[in-house]
Amino acid sequence: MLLTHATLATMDPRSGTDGYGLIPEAAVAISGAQIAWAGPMADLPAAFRHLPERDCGGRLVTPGLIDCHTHAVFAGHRAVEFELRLKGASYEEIARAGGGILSTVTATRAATEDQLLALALPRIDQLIASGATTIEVKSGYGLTVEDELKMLRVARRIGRSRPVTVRTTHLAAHAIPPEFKGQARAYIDNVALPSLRAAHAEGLVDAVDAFCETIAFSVDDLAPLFAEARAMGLPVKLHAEQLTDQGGAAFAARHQALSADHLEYLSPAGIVAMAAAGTVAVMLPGAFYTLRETQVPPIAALRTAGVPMAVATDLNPGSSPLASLTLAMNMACTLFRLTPEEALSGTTTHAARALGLTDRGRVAPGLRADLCLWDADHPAELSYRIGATPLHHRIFGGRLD
Ligand code: DI6
Ligand code: FE
Repeated sequence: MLLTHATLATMDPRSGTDGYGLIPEAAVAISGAQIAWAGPMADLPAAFRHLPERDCGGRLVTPGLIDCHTHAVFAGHRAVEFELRLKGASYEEIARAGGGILSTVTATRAATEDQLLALALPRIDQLIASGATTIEVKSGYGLTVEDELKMLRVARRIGRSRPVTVRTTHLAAHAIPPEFKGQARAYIDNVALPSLRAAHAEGLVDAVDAFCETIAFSVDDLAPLFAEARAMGLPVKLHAEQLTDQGGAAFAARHQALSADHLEYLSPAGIVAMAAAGTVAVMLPGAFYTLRETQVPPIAALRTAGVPMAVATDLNPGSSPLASLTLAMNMACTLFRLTPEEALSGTTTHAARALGLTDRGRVAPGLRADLCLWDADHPAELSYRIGATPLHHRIFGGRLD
């Protein structure tokens, strides 16, 4: 396939005059599942001129978007809780009445694999409709060995059910279930580690994540889990500094983490450690918005330190019921003051890096032909609109859908 008359944002600063790598009147030659050539139409090599042509009519073409942080597999919802909170109930009251994250755990434990898949697919379809071609999916609402395995099997099945690449993340260290109340280390030893071993043996794990927070796990609790993940050859990442500064980002960086995510309470020392380790900072403005957080992640300092910033939805039933990557980009700009250019790098190049993927995230020869065609003529439009997703077509692995 040959795309012509595209306004191409390669996201490779070398190919254009700005961070978008913008090329007007561009062509992209696709051979099989890969990009064979991309550049100005005037420079198109003769070898690609015979390919079946698709005229983009000046439309914007970008890399397919990548959601590098979701909890898209879960049962139930927390809309009633949302309503109760708006009527004045406190988070603690709701938790005591069996609500909060543990209500999602109860519902997820009760659901079968098929039920979880049926519940997850509409969410995945919404992400796809906002331009996603790669989606990370975490476990973390099972919190028993079997239920964590069940969630990861569902995540793998999503990738076989839809035209999207799914990267799975083991997140058994997400919360401490009631049966281990006050015993974080025992939970790590008896559930998190055994479920990681079993899931890895079944080929279900691409990365290992944890929630480092006063209400969840400390860096000391997590040390054996991260050590074992690294010994298995698995990359790690961490929910860090979302509500308080726990030194999580520096701990993650010491384990060569792919990313540290949330980061509202990130310290200067954490930034230095992330910069040195090449750890990506994943911005999750949907959770910031939902929780009505007021402390913004230290964007300017991350920028100055050269820490790559990704943007993701954090799609989950509690703190971020957000299933649109373009809305996440809009929120990253409006709430966190990222530029639209940073927001788009955040859902392409830097999101790929946050998942350890080197074959996507830019438009360049040899990379996967995952592309979005937009009813837009400038890439800033993707972040500028609120809620509306101007997706025209997606190309996944060289196939137009
Ligand atoms: N941080 C979050 O914001 C979500 N998980 C996490 O570690 C919350 C998940 C939930 O409330 O269901
Ligand atoms: Fe999360």
